[in-house]
This record gives sequence, C-alpha cells and structure tokens, in this order.
Amino acid sequence: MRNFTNVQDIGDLKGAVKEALEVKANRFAYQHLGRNRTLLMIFFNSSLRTRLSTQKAAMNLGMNTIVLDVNQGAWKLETERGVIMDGDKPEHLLEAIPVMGCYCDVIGVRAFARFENKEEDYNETIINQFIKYSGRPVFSMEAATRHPLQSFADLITIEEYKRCERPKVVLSWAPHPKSLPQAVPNSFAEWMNATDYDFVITHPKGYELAPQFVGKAKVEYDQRKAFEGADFIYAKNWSAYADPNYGKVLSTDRAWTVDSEKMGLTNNAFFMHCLPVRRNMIVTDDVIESPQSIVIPEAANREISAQVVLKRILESL
Ligand code: AN0
Ligand code: CP
Repeated sequence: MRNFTNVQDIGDLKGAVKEALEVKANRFAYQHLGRNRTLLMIFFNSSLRTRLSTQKAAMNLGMNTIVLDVNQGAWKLETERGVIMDGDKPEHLLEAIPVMGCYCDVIGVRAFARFENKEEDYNETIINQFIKYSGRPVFSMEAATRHPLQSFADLITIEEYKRCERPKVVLSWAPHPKSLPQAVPNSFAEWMNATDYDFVITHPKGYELAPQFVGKAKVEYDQRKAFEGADFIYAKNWSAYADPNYGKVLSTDRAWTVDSEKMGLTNNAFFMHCLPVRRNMIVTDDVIESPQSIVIPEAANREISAQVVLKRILESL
C-alpha cells in the first residue's frame, strides 16, 4: 500500500480485520520493518487520540516519529497558488510539502474541511497536494471528507463485539453547538457500506450526507424507529452538507441526544463514538458510562488500525 485515504486503499476488509487481530495479539513482532524509518505527522488541527495512537503504532513498528503542529511554531502556510504573498503567511505549502518530504519516509496528515469552499474540501485539496508533492507515502489522519483510521478502528471494534454475523449498525446524528466536518460520518458510512451489515443512517432533515457516502445505506428520519433492534449505535454530530447550508449548524435539538430511554429500544446495543464527545449533548452521562458503552476499546483500536496501515506502507517501501 502506498497511500491510505479511503476504504479502497485497504482492499479486502476481512483480510484487513484478520491482520489487525494478529497485530493486536503480537504488536511488537514487526519491529524490524520500521528500523531507520521516520514517520512525520503533520497536524493542521487538534488531536488527542490520533496523535498518541499513531505515534504508539509507529513505535511498535520500530519507527522514529516527528510531530509538527503547523499552527504552533511553524511558519503560517499559504495554500492558494497564485496569491501575492504580502499578507501574514510567510511560506507556501508548495515549498513546505517537498521540504517535509526530505526529512522522513512516511507522512501522516490531519487537515479538516475548512468550510470556505465546498469543492476544495470535497476535492481533498490539502492531502492531495501532500500526495502529489511530498515524494512520500501519505496517509490520512482525518482529511476534509474522510477519517479512515477511525473507521478502520470502528470496524475492528464491531467485529470484536458483534453477537451475530450481520449486525444492525445505526449511525445517528446528535446535537453539538459547533460546526463539525462530515468526515467521520462519511467515512464510517463508506466502511459500513463495504461490509454486509444492516446499516442505517438517521438524522434530522437537512443533514443528508453526500450521496456517494450514503451509498446503499437506509436513511431513516425517525431516530426512534432507526434504533429499534439495533446492535450498535454510532453517534456523531456533523454540519449540513447540502447547499446552501454547507458547513452550517441547522439544529441543536437535544431531542436527538442519545439517552437510556432510546437505548432501551435497541437490541441491547453497544454505544460507540469516535471521541472527543460532548456529554449531555451527543450522549447522556449514564449511556456513555454504561456497560454497553465501548468508546474506550474503540479508541484503543486506533493504535491497531494505525499499525496495520503503517505496516503495509513500510512493507511496500
Ligand atoms: C472532529 C470532527 O468531528 O471531525 C474530530 C473527530 C475525530 N471533532 C471535533 O472537532 C470536536
Ligand atoms: N477520534 C479522533 O480522531 O480523536 P482525535 O481528534 O483526538 O485525534
């Protein structure tokens, strides 16, 4: 594998989960792969899990890591080509990217949707420039439209916890005060659609995701109906995708908060969320603290998804 930005890059999902479980059982077995190899992690946005789990995965593989927070201590980067750079940004991404490539063997990039221009976001302009100009394999640590390391960890977690062959998995929108990207729900939908699970998406009107991500999923506007018989509830907020409201918060209706009464409609479902989560907006304290909440094992699997991806990239060098 050269680059990792979406579900196609990982190939056969059954094989990928099998490899993940092998890595999880024996995570220091591949230390030779990363010897004298350097991972550079570039963050345009904040992170707790991605930063720690990816660095840990690289260490498990014997790699060295360098972490750069672009907004803390680096030169402010211009990203538009053709701009007269007489403003507050001293460096252009078009020099910065190949320079970064000089100091490492693999690059991870976190660059969220900026909500300035929908086309730029959905064309993945930032991460695609890293792929084009760095000369290195590049993997997404959440880009504008997808968060594949999260979705891979989610899939591993569902495979570990499922009690039947084809579980009912429900992606539920939930309220949040700020405008959040569609990357996590897009990506989760993309990965779930690549399985044979019974996959349902529920959200208020106006929060429809892009059709290429909804795919064959069932969309149910009645959250309570969607929850009936569910084996997994995957909660997440996202901002509107459809024009003219792209990137806007249309509702903060706490009637959509996941609470124990709604969880009671499910088939004793497990509760999942990628974290960070706002308690009593997205989910009540009692649900996230309940035995059915698997948010911590889900986060733990971020180390495993990152390690499989890095392992495959290192194997291809
Ligand atoms: C980000 C998002 O929703 O994309 C990162 C989630 C992993 N969340 C926030 O910014 C709160
Ligand atoms: N789930 C996730 O990617 O978390 P961070 O934003 O903390 O990395």
